[in-house]
Amino acid sequence: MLTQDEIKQLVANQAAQLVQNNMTVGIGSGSTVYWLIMELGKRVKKGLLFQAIPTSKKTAALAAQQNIPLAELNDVNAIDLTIDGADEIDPNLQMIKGGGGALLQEKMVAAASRELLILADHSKLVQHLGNFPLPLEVIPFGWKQVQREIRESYQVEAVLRMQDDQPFISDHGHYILDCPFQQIEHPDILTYELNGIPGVVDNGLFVNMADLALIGFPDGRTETM
Ligand code: ABF
Repeated sequence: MLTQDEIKQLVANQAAQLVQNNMTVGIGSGSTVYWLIMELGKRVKKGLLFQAIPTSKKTAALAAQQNIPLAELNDVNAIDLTIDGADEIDPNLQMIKGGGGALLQEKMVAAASRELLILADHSKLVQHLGNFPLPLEVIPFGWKQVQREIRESYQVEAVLRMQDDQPFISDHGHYILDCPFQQIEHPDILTYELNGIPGVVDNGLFVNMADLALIGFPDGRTETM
């Protein structure tokens, strides 16, 4: 049986083979994408020529270490393919992302992509989104007003994400509120409502964005959905 990390490596290696010469590829963030970057690094060494649009500073640094040529989102008109991870995936390919705090840039890169491929091990599959606390990226100014609004509208206690006893700061200088909704019935409505709260920059619901998910299992099988 494969470990969770070995499953991540398995799907990442498969996905890396989809990258071809001259493509512009969005590169997600997280521990599955780590393996993708490693495999793409090996392919670059063997002559693969493509440019990557990173979704976080961490991904940019890792890709640079692997000599993967990087470009900014502003430098390109469109992205051929983006490959990213997820925190939860439902049967309709709706997702919660942002456990790593890079949801804003991940969503912008995904939105600019012709195709979004999600990589995950089987533990990310759920019937209903919401068990994983939904990350909300908020402006630090007045963040408690957003917390209050979430409490009053949804009876959900949003928790300010911390790191080393300080508020976690996203790559774009924002705070993250983790919102334990438990069960999200209508992700399409919720994403619209949440982004309408003043102070919310974006939320971790990725609705109707993924084209394909490549899921790995402990017995070494992979399935697309
Ligand atoms: C990323 O992948 C983030 O949105 C998410 O938090 C993360 C989780 O996946 P992994 O298990 O690969 O670290 O895209």
